[in-house]
Parts: sequence; C-alpha cells; structure tokens
Amino acid sequence: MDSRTGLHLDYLSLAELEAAHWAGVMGVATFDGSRVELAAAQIPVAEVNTPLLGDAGGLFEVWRTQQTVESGTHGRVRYARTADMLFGCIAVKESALPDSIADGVRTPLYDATEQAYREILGTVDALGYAHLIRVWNYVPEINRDTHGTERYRQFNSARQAALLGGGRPVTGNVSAACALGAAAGSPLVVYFLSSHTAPIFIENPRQISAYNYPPQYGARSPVFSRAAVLEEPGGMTLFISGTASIVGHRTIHAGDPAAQTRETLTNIEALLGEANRITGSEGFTFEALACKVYVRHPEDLPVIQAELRAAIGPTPRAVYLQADICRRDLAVEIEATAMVAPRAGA
Ligand code: 3EB
Repeated sequence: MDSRTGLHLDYLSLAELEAAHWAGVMGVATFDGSRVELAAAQIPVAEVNTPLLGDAGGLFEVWRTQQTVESGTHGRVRYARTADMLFGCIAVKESALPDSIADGVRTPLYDATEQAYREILGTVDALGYAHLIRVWNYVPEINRDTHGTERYRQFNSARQAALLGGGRPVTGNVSAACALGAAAGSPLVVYFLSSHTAPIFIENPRQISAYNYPPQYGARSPVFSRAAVLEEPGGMTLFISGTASIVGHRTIHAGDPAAQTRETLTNIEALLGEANRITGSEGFTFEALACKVYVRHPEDLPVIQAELRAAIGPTPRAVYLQADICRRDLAVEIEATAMVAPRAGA
C-alpha cells in the first residue's frame, strides 16, 4: 500500500505522529482532545469529541498525499488542497444560535448544520473541488429529543435543505458519509474530502439506499451513498460509509452487539464485492481495510473486537471509539477505507 502514490490514510499514535514528517499531510482528525502543535499549524485539524476505547494514548487520523499541498481558510472552513483534491473541516457551535424553533423546523442544531453545509459547499464551489466524496459528521447528543424531534432528524432535515440550496442532488450521486454522536457541549464538527473529478458512488444490494428510507426514520431522509471510489493515477481509494446492522431499511439484531457486528461485516463484504465488480478490481478485500469502529456501550468492546478478528484476521487494522449511533437500537457502526493499486489498463 505504501508504494502507491495518491491519497493515504494512517491512524497514528502521538509518538508515531511526532516521528512522521508533515510533508504531504492534508488533514488530521483527533478524537480525545489531543492537540497537534506547531508543525501542524497550517494543516486543518478536525477536533472530534468521541473518546478512544482500548488503547491508551492519542490517536490521530492522518490523510496524506505525495502531491504538493497548499492550505488556507474560506469563511470558517479550514482546508488543504492538492491540484486534485481538498480536505476541509468546520466546527459550528450551537450555543451562539437562538434556542427557539423558528418555523416548526429550525432549531439551533438545524441552523448549525445548515451553516456548516452552506460554508462547505461554498468553499468547494469557490475553489473548484465541487464533488464531495466523503463527509464525516459528528453531532453532539445525536439521539436526544429537543423541540419535539430527535437531533439526528433535525440534522438530516438541515443537511438535505442545504444540499438542495447548494444545487446538489439529494439522491444518487451523493457523498459517502457517517453521522455519529459526540459529547454534550461539543460543537457540530464536519470534515470532508472533495475532488475536481467525480468519484464513483456505490450502493449496497442488501440495503435500501439511505436517501430512499421510508419516512418512519424522519421527515427528510439521510443523504449519503453507501460507499465511494476515487480513482487517481496512483491507485484507487474506497471509502465505505458508516455501516451498521441494517438490512433493507430495518435494524436487525437489536440488543445483540455480536450479531450486529457480524451483520455489519456482511454489509461491508457486500460493498467490497460491489466495489470490485464496478471497478473491475480484485483488490478490495477485508485485509485491505482500515476500519474505524464506533461502539455505543464501552462494555461491548470485547465482543465487537472478537467478531472483527473472526472475520478479518487476528490483527485487523481497526481503531475503536465511543460514540452514539444515529439509531437508538444500533450498538455498533463501522466505517472503512481501502487503498489499492490502479486497475489493470487504467
Ligand atoms: C444507516 O445505515 C446507519 O446520516 O450520514 C450511516 C452512514 C448512517 C451515514 C448519515 C448515517 C449516515 O442508516 C446510519
């Protein structure tokens, strides 16, 4: 994986990060309040508030490339870009927004979400990286009801409205994504990758597309694709969205975190198959994945880890974070990234 050029993802400890060089780093995400100092001053850092499980010490999600990187800000979006792609992040506090429901829809979280997305779309349009590939959303207290509606649903309504307002589709060619809970009092944090050229979007044959979920999951559907593939001259990157124990549109195995993990891995396997089929590759395998596993209840960590080892092998590349999942009956969600050699003849 290291010999390829193009985008590269690593999950690093603080010691590894300090030993690494900053050349080519496009963006960093932290999860436990760790700060990246000095050398990284120019690099956008998304400060996510989802505690680390298992290992002690910091964890840094580092996106790098071998191309020249230039960083900047556009409104509240901090970004770094190469000629082909852009990493960006934004944090929006709800506390600065009026705590009332303005028109039956607008809540502080709705407004924060709409602002974040309006700024993100404005940035990628202004700089010429209009295709959102992958978006990470961290919504404080995602399962709490306020103003008569669950906050995840408030977020979904605002995300959809902002995408429509920005001239984007809300079905079909929409970015891969995840949406997780973050600790109370955190800002809404969104980070993303976007590109000049359109990626390939992939759906899961075992699941109804999220943008077609029936209204029981909220007045406005979540807008995301199950996966996206970015092709670069040096290789292909598969971004698997947050994936859970959902078949069709229904949660299955409620109350059973081990079975939910197995079902989630079956969904990921289906996406790997689709990615290989659509790109004509054989490289998208469990072994190629770097996984980020969101665990609702820390006490479920051992059974979830055991299922990953059983499916992927004794030492899966996986990091574990505590986060609420967007449906209350989901105990686990897994996102994954795989980087493989270019397809033959490409
Ligand atoms: C699901 O499949 C589980 O709202 O952006 C997964 C990935 C989920 C992304 C989002 C939500 C999102 O519906 C939840």
